[in-house]
Amino acid sequence: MSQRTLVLLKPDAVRRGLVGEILGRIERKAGWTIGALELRTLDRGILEQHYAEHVGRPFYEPLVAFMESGPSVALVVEGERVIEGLRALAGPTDPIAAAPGSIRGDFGTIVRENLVHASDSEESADREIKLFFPGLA
Ligand code: IDP
Repeated sequence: MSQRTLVLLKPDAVRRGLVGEILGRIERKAGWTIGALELRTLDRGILEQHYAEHVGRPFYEPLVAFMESGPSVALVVEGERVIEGLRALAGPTDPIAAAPGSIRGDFGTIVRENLVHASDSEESADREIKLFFPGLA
């Protein structure tokens, strides 16, 4: 089942020089390909849409402030069961609980600054790809 998913390498990943490491892990998965990629500082407008489900939660404002604090890398990854696969590669939201071998487990300690975003369902992937790459067919 070939799918597409939206991945963000968050500002902490860019600041810490982990873009190559994380992209390398994605590229090395057999059959997955990068369909679009952009370095971009995300503004409040796009972040409010992206994180709409979290509006009003205590972590929402600090999350948006962190996400607009520097450039992120946005990319679309295509391939077999890539939505489930990218979530597994990333590890769970809390990096301390994430298993070694996952991106968050290997490089993160802070829940907010957990390095990557990956769409959690086909519906989210469709919505997020349209939001970040409106020109993509
Ligand atoms: P996910 O990114 O693993 O899908 P979500 O629950 O959708 O997790 O949360 C979105 C993002 O909000 C997380 O990746 C993380 O950066 C941040 N976040 C979630 N829960 C907390 C929290 O309890 N404290 C601080 N930041 C949080």
